Amino acid sequence: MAEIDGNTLVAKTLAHSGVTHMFGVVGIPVTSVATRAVSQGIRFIAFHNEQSAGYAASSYGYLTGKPGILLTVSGPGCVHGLAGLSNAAINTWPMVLISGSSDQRDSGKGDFQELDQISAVQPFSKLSVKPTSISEVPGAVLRVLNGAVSGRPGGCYLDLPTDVLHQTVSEAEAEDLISKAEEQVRKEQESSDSSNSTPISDVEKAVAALRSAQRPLIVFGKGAAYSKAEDELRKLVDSTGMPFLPTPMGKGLISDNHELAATAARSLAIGQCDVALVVGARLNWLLHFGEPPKWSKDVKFILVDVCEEEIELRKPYVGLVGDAKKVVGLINKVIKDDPFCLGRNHPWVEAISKKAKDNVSRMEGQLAKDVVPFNFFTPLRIIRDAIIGVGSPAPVLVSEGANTMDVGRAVLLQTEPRTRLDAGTWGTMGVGLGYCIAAAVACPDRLVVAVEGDSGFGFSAMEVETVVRYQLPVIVIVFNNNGVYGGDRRSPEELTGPHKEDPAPTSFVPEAKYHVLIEAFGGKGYLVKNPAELKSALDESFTAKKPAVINVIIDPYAGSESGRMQHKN
Ligand SMILES: Cc1ncc(C[n+]2csc(CCOP(=O)(O)OP(=O)(O)O)c2C)c(N)n1
Ligand SMILES: *[C@@H]1O[C@H](CO)[C@@H](O)[C@H](O)[C@H]1NC(C)=O
Ligand SMILES: [Mg+2]
Repeated sequence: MAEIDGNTLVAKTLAHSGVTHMFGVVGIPVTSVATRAVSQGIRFIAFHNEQSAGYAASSYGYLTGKPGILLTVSGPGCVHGLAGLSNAAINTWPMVLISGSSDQRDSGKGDFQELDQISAVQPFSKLSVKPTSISEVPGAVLRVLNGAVSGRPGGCYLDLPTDVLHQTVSEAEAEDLISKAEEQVRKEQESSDSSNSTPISDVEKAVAALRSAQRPLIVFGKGAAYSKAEDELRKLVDSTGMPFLPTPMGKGLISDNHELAATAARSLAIGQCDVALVVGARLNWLLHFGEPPKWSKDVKFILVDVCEEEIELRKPYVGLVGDAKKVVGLINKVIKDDPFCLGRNHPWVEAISKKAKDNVSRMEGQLAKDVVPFNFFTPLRIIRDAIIGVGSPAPVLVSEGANTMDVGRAVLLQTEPRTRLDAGTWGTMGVGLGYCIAAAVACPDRLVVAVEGDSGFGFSAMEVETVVRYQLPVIVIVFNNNGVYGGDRRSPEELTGPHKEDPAPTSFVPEAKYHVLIEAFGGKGYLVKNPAELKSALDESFTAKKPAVINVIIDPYAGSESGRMQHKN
């Protein structure tokens, strides 16, 4: 009877559980885990750096609803992987970090790349499992895959000691181990699933509050996007006429073009609403903690969140624990028994729509001008129009940077769900290329367009080689303003001391040839400095759907330091 080793058993269990993609960097002791995974039918996307691969895995989890898998070596590989695992934790996206680890017999002796990885991942891992022998491998794999998607999604960790990867079992035993583990994990899940479903009386209380509100608002975020609540949310908005405000990654669940979108009247909507239904979005810094002065002090929050602790933390007027899609479905059902609708002439709807129109027409005035050397508005308008020109399925937009991302968020439109990936809850730079690669493999029918600051891009720029190697339809547009936030903005008082001739901490080499970087690997590079050149580069690359970098030279003194976050700097 043929024997298989731990590497193959890991790969078999992953494939058996429906894993179709893995991201990572190979080396001792996990190279064979990757090659066996490929032979089991899993697509392995090999990166240059685990950090980018981890960002890819976490966003793959968000886009597909299945845990994204990151494979790393022990020690430093695992440490680099913490970037991805923390990103999964903070954005509440499902992923599994799988790291090889040193031989259990040599533990504590200073083995090659030895690290207590279970402790290292602890702050970012929902569940960490280390099989101590090959017989525990299938159960360990199934538990972490399950753990990542159960309750509030997040990251889990699987530790694979070298000796376990080298142990063997017969193929028959392997099959037996997998099916027994499946049975066991199913039982564990059933007993923990004794689900505390939302009491209908709470849903009724929420609906009563919305019904009697003078100035209701629906806010939704990437939790709602993850649960695919778009149909229910659109029905709620259309049937009640309540204005809505998406968080940055909630954009597109209902089209930004919808007449009840309050995005361009954000300050008014947040500042004056009296009842806010918040779906799959946390009242963290991005939503000003739900506190005055940004929100009115009497606002009643109705929070829909999959995580009970989140609701306990915020102490809303009503908390509805559960999956966003299900809970909004229940809200719609209760409303249907006694429908209400604000109507276009409702003073609140009119106020929001007037404010939004004013803000939009002010912005359109800025956008209409062709400013050269480029500010942020002119190229963003051209990019917006090119993206809209693609139609449906809409491209996935990836965005990072300070000014580039902040101005881009206002200018670029999302018309379809889950088509925006950005720096997220932590405002993390370096996510861009990993997100591009994940989006390209998770959404093969969509073009991927990244709009990135030059600093944001540089964190993971080497992964353009990965994009070229797998020939992914990824167009990376770099807003090149010579650095972090752009030019040297130091005051005369700051320009002293023996190192004052050094480049500023915010400065990079001026007009760096980022477009040449991708050409080193056989991709297509464009250098553009004016509207005609940008239009032509977009036209050509969107049609080709092949790896490209468009290096857009921006006036280094356009925009501001820290983008929209100046108050925190
Ligand atoms: C991991 C990480 N490191 C550092 C930062 C601090 N930071 C915020 S924005 C930014 C880059 C902004 O420059 P760029 O991407 O070029 O955007 P621009 O404002 O120039 O358009 C940096 C380094 C961060 N947010 N995340
Ligand atoms: C104007 O609109 C943009 C987005 O379109 C938004 O970010 C900004 O907050 C709006 N301004 C106000 C005052 O609401
Ligand atoms: Mg920059």
